[in-house]
Amino acid sequence: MEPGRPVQLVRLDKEGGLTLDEEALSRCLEQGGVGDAPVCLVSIIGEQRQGKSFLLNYLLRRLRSPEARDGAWMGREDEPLEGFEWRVDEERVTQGVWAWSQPFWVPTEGGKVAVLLVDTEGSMDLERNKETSIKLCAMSMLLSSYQILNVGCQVKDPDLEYLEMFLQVAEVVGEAYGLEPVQHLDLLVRDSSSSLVLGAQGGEQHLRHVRQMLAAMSPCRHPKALEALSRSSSRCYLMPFPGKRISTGNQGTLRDMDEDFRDSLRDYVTALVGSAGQHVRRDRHGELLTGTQLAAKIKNLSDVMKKHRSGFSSPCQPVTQHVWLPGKESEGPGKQTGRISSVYRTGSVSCTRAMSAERVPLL
Ligand SMILES: Nc1nc2c(ncn2[C@@H]2O[C@H](COP(=O)(O)OP(=O)(O)OP(=O)(O)O)[C@@H](O)[C@H]2O)c(=O)[nH]1
Ligand SMILES: [Mg+2]
Repeated sequence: MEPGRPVQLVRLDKEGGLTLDEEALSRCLEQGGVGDAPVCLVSIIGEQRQGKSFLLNYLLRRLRSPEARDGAWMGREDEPLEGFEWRVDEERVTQGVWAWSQPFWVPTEGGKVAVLLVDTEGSMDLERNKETSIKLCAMSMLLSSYQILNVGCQVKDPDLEYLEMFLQVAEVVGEAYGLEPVQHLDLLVRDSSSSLVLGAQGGEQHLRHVRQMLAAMSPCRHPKALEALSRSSSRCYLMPFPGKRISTGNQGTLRDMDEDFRDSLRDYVTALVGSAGQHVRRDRHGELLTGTQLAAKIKNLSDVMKKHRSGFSSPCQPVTQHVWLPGKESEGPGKQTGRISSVYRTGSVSCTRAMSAERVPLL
């Protein structure tokens, strides 16, 4: 079997416009039996330079060694980490949205599920227009059935502010095509500093704390984030600092990891891959989607995403959303029955009041 490689699904032009590579999407989602099969797409989003691609490469190792027991799948002590592009650098490494070209098949009671990995450009890069970053993450979300939101140290207000914006855009764009923005959400905290108890247990406490803080705000600043984090399908996992040799080195080997990081990486990745078969992509009515069906939806909605104007340029910016809504789910943009809808929203509720005098009328 071909070992696979990263392929770029979404690239950006000089103006920050998104272009979906339909051929690449078809290769990943419609070939080699994936087209007729249920699919699980594990996607990672979050701030740049926080070990997202690094983590996906360990997921790759696990998926390649499904039979390996305990931590044997992690590889040799000195095996350099390969797969999605990653490295020590100040500048962003991943650009646009990428997927691993080869599916990994996992058995379930209902038959085999094709698991695919999706990597995404970091979302808080100063050099990138905010609207572009948000659209990329919203695209990645709409593709995925298992969403990881990668954050540094602890869950902070900007992480939630961004989550709120991703959810807003993914919800508006996904709605017309019957796609929920999030099916399963993992908050993955790297270099966790907020708790003595790490892992899933520490994560549960941290998530409870985050929910309480959000719920205590009046009005809630990030209502969609609170709603998403309150679902039973949302979890949090705290990872320790990996050690200086990982954070400054370019090998990513087991040998370079602090032992507690290695344990937690093994624990998190093993549990995620073990549950992947239960996280197949569904539409908003709960109907299972095959690779071909998902690819068709993504192709149609990428046009909507391209034209979408969220208006997010700063976290506290009012938002006018111009959305192309097809007349029927089966119809794509450009058909006669389509209409443009413009919805007034804000990045945060606190700004709604400030901007209430400036309501933008529906077109
Ligand atoms: N501090 C810290 N560094 C990590 C962790 N995991 C990986 N790294 C290091 O972080 C650096 C960046 O890793 P990448 O995987 O390229 O990060 P990324 O989030 O994909 O970065 P962009 O693609 O630029 O957004 C590398 O030097 C990794 O070794 C972690 O848990 N904590
Ligand atoms: Mg990356």
